[in-house]
Amino acid sequence: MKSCWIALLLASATLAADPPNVVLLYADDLGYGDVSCYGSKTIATPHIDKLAAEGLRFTDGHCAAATCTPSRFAMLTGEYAFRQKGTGVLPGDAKLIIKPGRATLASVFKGAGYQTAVVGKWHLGLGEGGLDWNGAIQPGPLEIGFTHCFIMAATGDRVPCVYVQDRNIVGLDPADPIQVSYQQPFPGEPTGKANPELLRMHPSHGHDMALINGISRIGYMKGGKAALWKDEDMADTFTAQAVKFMEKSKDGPFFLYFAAHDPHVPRVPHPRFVGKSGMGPRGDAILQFDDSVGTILATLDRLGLKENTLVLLSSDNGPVVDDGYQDEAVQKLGSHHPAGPLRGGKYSAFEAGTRVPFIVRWPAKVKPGVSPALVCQVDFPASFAALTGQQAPVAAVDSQNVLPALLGEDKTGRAELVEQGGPLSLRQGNWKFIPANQGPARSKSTDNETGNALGPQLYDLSKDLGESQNLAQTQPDLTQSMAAALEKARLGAGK
Ligand code: NG6
Ligand code: CA
Repeated sequence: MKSCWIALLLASATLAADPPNVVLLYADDLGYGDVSCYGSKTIATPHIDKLAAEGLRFTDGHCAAATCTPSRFAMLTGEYAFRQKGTGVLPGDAKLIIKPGRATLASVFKGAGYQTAVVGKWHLGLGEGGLDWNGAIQPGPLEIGFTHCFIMAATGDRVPCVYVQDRNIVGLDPADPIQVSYQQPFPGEPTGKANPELLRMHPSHGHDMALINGISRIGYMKGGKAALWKDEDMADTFTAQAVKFMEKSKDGPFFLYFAAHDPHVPRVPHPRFVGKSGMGPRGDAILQFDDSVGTILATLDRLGLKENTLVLLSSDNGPVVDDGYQDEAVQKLGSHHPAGPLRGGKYSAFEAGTRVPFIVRWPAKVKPGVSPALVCQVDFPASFAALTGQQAPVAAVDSQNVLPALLGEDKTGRAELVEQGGPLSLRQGNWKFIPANQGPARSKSTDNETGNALGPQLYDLSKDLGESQNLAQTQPDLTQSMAAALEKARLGAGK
């Protein structure tokens, strides 16, 4: 017993003396079946596969919601987004939805003396409303715990199509100020709707407003011409920024939140990936994400940081094929299953809405393998507070310390998890409950299954991972108790 305590004390002393760097490699809309280490035979992702082979691959790892904004809100704050109004998919001119000064995943690391960077997709709002994009853009990431920031405000398909570094738009010419509106077009500026002849990629749904680089987007903008991003270069730009941050912070410790845009729409990969997947731009964008992962991992090797860096790879929500552009994703899908063996996808209450690739590599500490533990990104604030010897943030009310599971010491993880896929659903062990919901069974635009049904659904994932046998009728007691447990969790009773 005594030696046990000594070992434990020694272990925490080592952690405190030599805290690991943490690199979070975060894809956008990457599905459970979109990487070869999760069983896909139709796409090859060698860098992600190598990471998995050297690390711990979770088969039941989740993001907190089936779309971006609520998922990232929960991951950064440790609170489920459904508890807060205004945390749905945000327009590009939304105000910051995390209160400045609130403890976040980033501030947890900052509090432990880390340099903390977000590079890539933000989508949590900026400013306080009515932002002047030509002045200091704040509050933003720097007000909630990041020491460095190089981001796009929202998504690739939403204006403004520019990068923001710390508090300013990169490359903005003051003589050509930028204006953004989600209300009305700017007279004289081309739009997808009015000028389809200027488009190189046509929308399938929405996306017919501001026309930037031959692609029409959501929202309108004017000016800022010199600052506009080039879609083809976006992955390289973000990756280079990530590399620069790691080089600068190599004496550590550092936390890098690398929020890639791939394979979100519009899918416009660099020419070196075009045609390489045989699946059109969606597949090519996945190869591009894999390449970014490869570059970042090679940088850790080069800087001699591989051993004591915890790399975590995951996605912000499940996959979608047609998400609003005619980019051949449907036609060229072939036998590829973006959700793998799971049912549903982005926007869905079925498992593929939130069960995503989830890999942890930390050579100094984590034994390679596969873990069935139920873990969720909402657990990051509490878990990384534990890793850095701190208390979990008080407001991280849904964040559980699953560090032992992340490190491979515990194979169970959470006993229970709420999944926010539009309608809320509940996991208890291998049981999955989806309450009765009105609404279409499939999304009209994306064709993804929503999980809506007029009666309750109950699945035993241990035998039926694809959620095909609804057991709600045959197991009424369990259905009822899980309905009650979901209601209790929704009201916030306990973690
Ligand atoms: C939807 C967009 C979709 C995507 C999504 C957000 C349309 C028709 N669809 O409203 O293209 O942008 O929002 O995706 O406009 S997310 O990954 O950022 O949540
Ligand atoms: Ca997403």
